Amino acid sequence: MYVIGTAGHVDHGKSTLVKALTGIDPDRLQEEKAREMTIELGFAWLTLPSGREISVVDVPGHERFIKNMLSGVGGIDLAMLIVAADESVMPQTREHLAILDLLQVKRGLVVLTKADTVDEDWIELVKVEVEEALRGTSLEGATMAEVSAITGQGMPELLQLLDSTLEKSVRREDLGRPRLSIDRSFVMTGFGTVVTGTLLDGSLSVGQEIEMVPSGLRRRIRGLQSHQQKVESIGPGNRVAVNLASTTQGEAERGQVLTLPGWLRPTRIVDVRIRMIPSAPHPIKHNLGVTFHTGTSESFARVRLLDVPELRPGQEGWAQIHLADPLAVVKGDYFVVRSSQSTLGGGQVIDPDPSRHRRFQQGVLEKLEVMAEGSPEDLVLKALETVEPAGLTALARGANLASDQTTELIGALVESGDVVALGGSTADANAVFMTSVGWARLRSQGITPSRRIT
Ligand SMILES: Nc1nc2c(ncn2[C@@H]2O[C@H](COP(=O)(O)OP(=O)(O)OP(=O)(O)O)[C@@H](O)[C@H]2O)c(=O)[nH]1
Ligand SMILES: [Mg+2]
Repeated sequence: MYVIGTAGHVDHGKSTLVKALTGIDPDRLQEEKAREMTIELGFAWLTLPSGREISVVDVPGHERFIKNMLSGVGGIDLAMLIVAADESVMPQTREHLAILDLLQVKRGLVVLTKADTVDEDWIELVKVEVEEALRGTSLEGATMAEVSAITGQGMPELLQLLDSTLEKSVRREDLGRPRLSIDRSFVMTGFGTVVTGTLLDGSLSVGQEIEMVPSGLRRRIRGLQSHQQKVESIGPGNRVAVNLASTTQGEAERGQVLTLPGWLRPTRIVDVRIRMIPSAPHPIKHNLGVTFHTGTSESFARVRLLDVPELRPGQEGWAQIHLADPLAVVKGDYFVVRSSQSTLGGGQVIDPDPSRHRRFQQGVLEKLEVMAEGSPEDLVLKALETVEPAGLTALARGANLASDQTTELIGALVESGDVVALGGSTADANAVFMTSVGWARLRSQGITPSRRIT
């Protein structure tokens, strides 16, 4: 299954297109129907001509609901940037495009809707304008389709295009530790609380115990569904509805991440690389208050700039983000920062569990570079330096690697002499590791472990 997300300015025909494609009206709320405007995320699905199954996440275009849009685009494989042919590129076309770029959504199509309302010459002009807007973003050069959801013009071609674009998509990886960022929770009479989201990094099964992070509540999975079909288990890259046993709706709200118990610790500080969008209305000054959005969660935050006095539009830099609310993030997660109703920038989490850094420290910046660019061995070594002595679970979390891969890498590092294993072989679940440098430092201080460290 693949997940497709819509994006684009208010009233440009996103929901109408989703309904025309799938037969499902993504606007479920009374208020949405009354105001003819999407407010919350909408969900639909269809089978493409090839037999490929896709889920569609429909987002609101109105600037007041950008935070809902942000919680919808987290796990998508492909974006459909929707531009109404009569209005062409508008402010939220650009803002949604900037967000897709910050979240590094690389696969995308542009769909020019309302083609029935304009002539061919006009469409050619719109295409030039869209092409310019895409330049320099992750969607540069994306194919454009022209459709009318009213007359059906261009719809079969769009279905074919979705198929051929998804053919080049890579399957979502299974890292052995599922994460489902809750985007919706509701109560179903006779079943109790159901949460939905896009499942990443692992599988879920009926009967399994899960933990919600940051709340820490542990619950059992009573039932699973995908596209309203019951399933016993389900893998990464799918839209999933999870029925949780003995859970109130308030306990399972949007922003909580459902995962395996015991490994994902909520964090209040993250080290990040921030890229400012070129059209940001103002710079990020040191200690600026922003909203930090990742997955389906958000928190107020302060940005501590580590290598520059201020980040101007178009610039990049290292920062330590201090979050008001604890969030469940791992290394590599994408985020967006906004302030005063504008998107400023975003990037990737480089260290989800750092110590507090002083500004302009060469050593800190070098370590961040390695964590951002390094090989998997470098990552394990850097993670170990931060948390040593440490066991495999803490290391896998610190380096954001699957536990099998971490075991393999630590084995190679022990063999090459960069790491020492204390109290057991590499494969021993209780083994504790230190970098050779850290170990030598301990010994020089006259400390030798008289007993097995656990
Ligand atoms: N003529 C014509 N009208 C269309 C077409 N697609 C959508 N519309 C009309 O455009 C209006 C807005 O459509 P929506 O699908 O609600 O737009 P949206 O992008 O989902 O809007 P938000 O979710 O609020 O951002 C509606 O009145 C639709 O009937 C089309 O292809 N041709
Ligand atoms: Mg809509």
